[in-house]
Amino acid sequence: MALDADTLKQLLDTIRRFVDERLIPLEAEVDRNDEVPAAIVQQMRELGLFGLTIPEDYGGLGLTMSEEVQVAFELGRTTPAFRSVIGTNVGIGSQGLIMDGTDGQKRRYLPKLASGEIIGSFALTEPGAGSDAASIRTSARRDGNHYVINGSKRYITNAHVAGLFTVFARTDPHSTGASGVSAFLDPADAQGLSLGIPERKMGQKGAQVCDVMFDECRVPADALVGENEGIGFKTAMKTLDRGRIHIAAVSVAVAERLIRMALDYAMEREQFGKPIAEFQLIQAMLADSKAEAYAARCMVEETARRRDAGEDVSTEASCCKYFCTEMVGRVADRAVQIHGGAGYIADYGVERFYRDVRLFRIYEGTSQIQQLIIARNMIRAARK
Ligand code: COS
Repeated sequence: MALDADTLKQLLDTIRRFVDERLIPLEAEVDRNDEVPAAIVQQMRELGLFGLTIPEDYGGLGLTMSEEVQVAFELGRTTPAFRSVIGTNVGIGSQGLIMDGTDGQKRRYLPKLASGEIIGSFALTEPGAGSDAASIRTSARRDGNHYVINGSKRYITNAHVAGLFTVFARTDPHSTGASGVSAFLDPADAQGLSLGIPERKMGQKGAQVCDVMFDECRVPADALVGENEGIGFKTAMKTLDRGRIHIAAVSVAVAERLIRMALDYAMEREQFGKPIAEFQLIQAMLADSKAEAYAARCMVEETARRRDAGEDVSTEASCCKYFCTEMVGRVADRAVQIHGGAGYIADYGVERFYRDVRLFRIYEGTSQIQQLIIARNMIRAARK
């Protein structure tokens, strides 16, 4: 259910202040220490940020997609690692359960995900299955009242702090594609579940990814999402559709921050006797960034509105993810260029964003996968 206008405004104002006063001043420290301070995580719990999209009946705020993107426009104005703290509970770590879980499963886990008492994590990708998600090899074998999971997952965001994994595994050993895949709710303390060491990454320091291994990991039969075998791949795809709109919104927010940084710098920095903002080649870069970020914001808002109206926006979600993440890459590149030598120096923060935004074009489906989804849907629609 949508929030009333006042409550939404209050929420957005609170997040804006939190970002400006608490998060932005910590950006360099988080990058240096590769860690978000525990006090910030606790404040995020107190602000209710972990439960933004979890239905009210289960303790969350139940934001619509349109409201969620407004929040992402605010929270995305700072280092993406901060958003990542709540990102999985708001998105891929809870949405499979919300969309396809039974009421019992929801009652068991959603209130804890909403409060931030536990972190949810989405375990789909494997060493041999990234873009080709339907080819996963992790297996789940039925054994009496249990399933026994074997396999390994790779680059799993927030795995090191997760209390609950949504794990995708093959329940039909004779299948090779999407139809044999099921989703499971696997608590982090389940026997046979272990973690790899956190990966060293190019950017988004403070957000951790690592491998998750399952060695004869036993979960009760009622851990099967929706208590229905074979629907797991669709659960993953629906989850990613929503997540892609969210990532697109975050990309818009980072782009707008970078444009502001580039503009401020260009107006202050003087060369050839005047601020570089007065040179047309600099103005062209600023204008291109502004126009692209504005187009991106509009498409995200429109797609969110249409999703809330009940339309199938799978194509549009991919358009948003594709355009907005590529856009922020170009904006970050221009921001570095406008800063000149300073753009390459850590103190100015622009190089950090340049590294951070590179991931947006890769995770939750690469740009090439978005192109493939868009074109395939176009062809399918034309054949109807
Ligand atoms: N919503 C609901 N159902 C969907 C769907 C969606 N968005 N997309 C696909 N499906 C369904 C299809 O309708 C099909 O069902 P039927 O067999 O009943 O017709 C089934 O799922 C299989 O779909 P499809 O045949 O399209 O699967 P493919 O293996 O050909 O490819 C892609 C699917 C490439 C789109 C998918 O593997 C993908 O998104 N890959 C990227 C994965 C990713 O984002 N990884 C990031 C890791 S998580 S951070």
